Amino acid sequence: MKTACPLDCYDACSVVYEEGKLKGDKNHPFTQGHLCYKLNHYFDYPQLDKAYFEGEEVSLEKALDILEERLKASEEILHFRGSGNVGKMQAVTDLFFSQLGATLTTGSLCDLAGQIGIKKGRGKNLILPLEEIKKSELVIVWGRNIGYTNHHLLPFLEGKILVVIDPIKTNLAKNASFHLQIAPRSDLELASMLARFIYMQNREDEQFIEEKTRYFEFYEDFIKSFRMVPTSQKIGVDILDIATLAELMMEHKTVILVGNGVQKYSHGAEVLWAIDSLAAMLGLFEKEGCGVSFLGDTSIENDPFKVEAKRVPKPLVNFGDYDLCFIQASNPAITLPNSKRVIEGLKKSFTVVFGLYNDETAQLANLIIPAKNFLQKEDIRFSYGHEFVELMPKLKDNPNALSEYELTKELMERFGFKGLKEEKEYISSFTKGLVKKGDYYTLPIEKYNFKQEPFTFIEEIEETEEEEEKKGYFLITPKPKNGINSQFKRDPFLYVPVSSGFKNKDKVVVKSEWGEIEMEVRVLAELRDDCVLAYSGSLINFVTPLEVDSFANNAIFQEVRVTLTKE
Ligand SMILES: Nc1nc2c(c(=O)[nH]1)N[C@H]1C(S)=C(S)[C@@H](COP(=O)(O)OP(=O)(O)OC[C@H]3O[C@@H](n4cnc5c(=O)[nH]c(N)nc54)[C@H](O)[C@@H]3O)O[C@H]1N2
Ligand SMILES: Nc1nc2c(c(=O)[nH]1)N[C@H]1C(S)=C(S)[C@@H](COP(=O)(O)OP(=O)(O)OC[C@H]3O[C@@H](n4cnc5c(=O)[nH]c(N)nc54)[C@H](O)[C@@H]3O)O[C@H]1N2
Ligand code: SF4
Ligand SMILES: [Mo]
Repeated sequence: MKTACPLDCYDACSVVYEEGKLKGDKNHPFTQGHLCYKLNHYFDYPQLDKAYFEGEEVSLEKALDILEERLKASEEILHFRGSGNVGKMQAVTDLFFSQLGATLTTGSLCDLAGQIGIKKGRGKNLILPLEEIKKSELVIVWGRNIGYTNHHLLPFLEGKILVVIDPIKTNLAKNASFHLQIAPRSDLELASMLARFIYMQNREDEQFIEEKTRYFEFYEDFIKSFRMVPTSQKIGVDILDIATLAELMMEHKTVILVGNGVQKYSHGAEVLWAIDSLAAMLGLFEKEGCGVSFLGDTSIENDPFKVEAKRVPKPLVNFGDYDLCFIQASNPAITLPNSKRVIEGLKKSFTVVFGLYNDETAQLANLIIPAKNFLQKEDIRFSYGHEFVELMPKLKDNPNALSEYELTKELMERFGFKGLKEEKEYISSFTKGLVKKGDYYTLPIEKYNFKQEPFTFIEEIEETEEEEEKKGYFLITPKPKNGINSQFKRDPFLYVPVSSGFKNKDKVVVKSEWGEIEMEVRVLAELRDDCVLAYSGSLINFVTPLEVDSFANNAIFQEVRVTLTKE
């Protein structure tokens, strides 16, 4: 029986469920028969099988009675939905909460800054089809840790010239032809310097620029405004290395795989816009075996769960402002910035957690409602890394938990709300317009071509504070290998460079202007001297900023410097 992995991951693996075991689908063009630690160990992390009220076990029916009563007694209600499961049916609960007049969220903890930057240039953040990656000669992996977060793509990179742009010497970087170990937060400058080298040699794609773009004349001024020597000093790599990469790009069919790492900053949108502008200058959006891939937009037109509602920027939510917080598929006590404030807020409000695990947020909840896992409900998922779409049929029952659809149906009935359709109807609204390719669905061809006219070049950026004046280490906070944000295996350590003088197992207080937290040290030779690293899912969000980027209400986890003191 086939289904798909529900986790928030580029790979969106096709899964075979047989005799109680999860296996990778051998026939799927991308999954190619294997899964990862997370799904291979899925059942080692048992799901909640009871509801709890104030720490005491209660029946599901009783939990729903309490929820109904508390919702009716509350004035300010927050519906906070995360990405613990990225199946499309997750959003069905928005139908109930919007009718109830609850506050929903806007913005994201994830990739919206980059998405908006891409929209400014290309109009739409399209998925780059696997075929183009296969046909490329040069692959530039830019702030994406493919070995950890997207490893089913590795076979597609074999035989290519591989360039990695990352402040960390990742395993991928070690195996690459060329690694630019740049300073964090210098990607916009790097993209613009690369463009400048290409421009100096008159190697821009004049025809594409003439016919398919606008504002190139302003872009010329923009890239000229980056002075060579100080800019390469800021980027922190040799100017000749930048020239070498520009040379490679001029000579080869180039695909750029951009990840989340480049845009966890206040100017995250502009970083993606600058990378796209570099690509547009070379005409990469129209050439075979070329293009830029970011976390692609998986939204559909006519989304049945699109609702009007009051909304609050997700990274800035103050849980304490609400009488009742309904938290679904998220663990904000760990994954939201500024943990101290999150935890205080959760303690203050009546918190309901609708999830799979007894995680940190559930431990602060007044009411816990167990959710069905992906094998126990109907769903469908899209990928932000490739064009395949997978159906997720219900393969098992579980009387101890609820699906998102079941919870919505129950609540809508209790409140006398109208308008909920049959579950199957929703699933089919997501398959509408897809193409059947053998046993699998894919996005239609016109949905993933790159022509969006005219491409608009970046021409100016909002002023940001002078970085050099800031003191302390850059904080890198990427994704863990065997966990997915706060789910599955955690990596709790603070990784520091050898030059920091700290030793393994030292306990240090990590401090920023936003907060502090004690962490245990691991020394990592792969770090630049100006960086420390802590994975998503650790306690690092005690020090991350309660701020959003300039365009998208996106979290900016890395817009911060930290200092370390030994306990
Ligand atoms: N410092 C730092 N913080 C980060 C990041 C970072 O890079 N650095 N990354 C950010 C990013 S990109 C993201 S996407 C967020 C993710 O952060 P969250 O949205 O909080 O996601 P998770 O930690 O994966 O999931 C949390 C919970 O989802 C629940 N869950 C799983 N499956 C289901 C289901 O089917 N139904 C229901 N109802 N619940 C389910 C589980 O109980 C689980 O505990 O974290 C962000 N936080
Ligand atoms: N195993 C695993 N897979 C996952 C997840 C997980 O938690 N674990 N999470 C999923 C989710 S929610 C998402 S959003 C994706 C994201 O996955 P990725 O796109 O891979 O993003 P990150 O892991 O956050 O960061 C990627 C790389 O960016 C680098 N980086 C940090 N700062 C900078 C910078 O300023 N410039 C440059 N050039 N590079 C920088 C980091 O060192 C890191 O190697 O992964 C998904 N897949
Ligand atoms: S987490 Fe990613 S790599 Fe692992 S099984 Fe799911 S989709 Fe595949
Ligand atoms: Mo994410």
